[in-house]
Amino acid sequence: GAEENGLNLSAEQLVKCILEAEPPQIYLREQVKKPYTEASMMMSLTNLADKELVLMISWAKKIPGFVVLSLSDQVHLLECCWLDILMLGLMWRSVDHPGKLIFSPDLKLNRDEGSCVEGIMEIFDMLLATTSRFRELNLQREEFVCLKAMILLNSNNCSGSSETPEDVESRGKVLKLLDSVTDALVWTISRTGLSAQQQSIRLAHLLMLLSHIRHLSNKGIEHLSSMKRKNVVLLYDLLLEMLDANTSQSSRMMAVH
Ligand code: AOE
Repeated sequence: GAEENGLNLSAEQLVKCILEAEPPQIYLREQVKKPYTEASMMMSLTNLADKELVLMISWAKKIPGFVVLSLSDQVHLLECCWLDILMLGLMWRSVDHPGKLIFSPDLKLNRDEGSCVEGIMEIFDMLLATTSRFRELNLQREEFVCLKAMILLNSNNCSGSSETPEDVESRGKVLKLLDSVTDALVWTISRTGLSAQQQSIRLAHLLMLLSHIRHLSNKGIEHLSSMKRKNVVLLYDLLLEMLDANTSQSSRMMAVH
């Protein structure tokens, strides 16, 4: 129910809020010359991600209840899932364009164009495969935005060793928020007119894709750090520092599991 999750919002109102939180479409605005080189493609992708991450922070703050969480939880949630969120957004933009990845309206790539960056074609293929699955499921906008909020709220699986009472309280809030977004997704699916059993199956299909996305984002992080070793994205000192923080965190996560 709406009261227990502390939001005082019905599922319908929550879906509306999450829809309104959607960030605007981003343009790269600097035409990348074809043929792409490893450096030019990585630079374009990094530039795009840079702009998207800024908008992602404002998006997260608009998810009802997010700003009420402890600051450390807010930071931690975003640190854990930024690539999952970018990837789900990419899949949504690409869902009606079989065989293409619509990074932005001015950066549309097919798998073969990935051949100039070592190791990227494998990632492209996995991104295209999961996008096809969403196409088969005829993913709806309301479902997409609920899934994206669920990725954010479900990403905090690596709890630190030093837990203050505030952290514990905040973690409880995250779980309640996650329940209310789950309720919003269930409500959205219930409007499709499917039988109760088909609704449950659709929910399961959608949620199982989140584990594919997590797998993909781990592959993406691995790929990005291999690029970093080759110094392809040398220009982006600040971003590299941030990526480093994320990578050491990923390895911490791996050490835990
Ligand atoms: C996916 C979706 C999208 O919209 C853009 C991009 C661009 C790059 C793509 C990636 C993607 C898909 C996977 C690819 C990757 C390039 C290589 C990889 C194809 O195989 C991602 C470019 C990422 C640039 C690095 C940015 C570093 C950000 C660090 C974030 C961080 O640690 N923090 C703390 C910030 C969190 C703020 C929200």
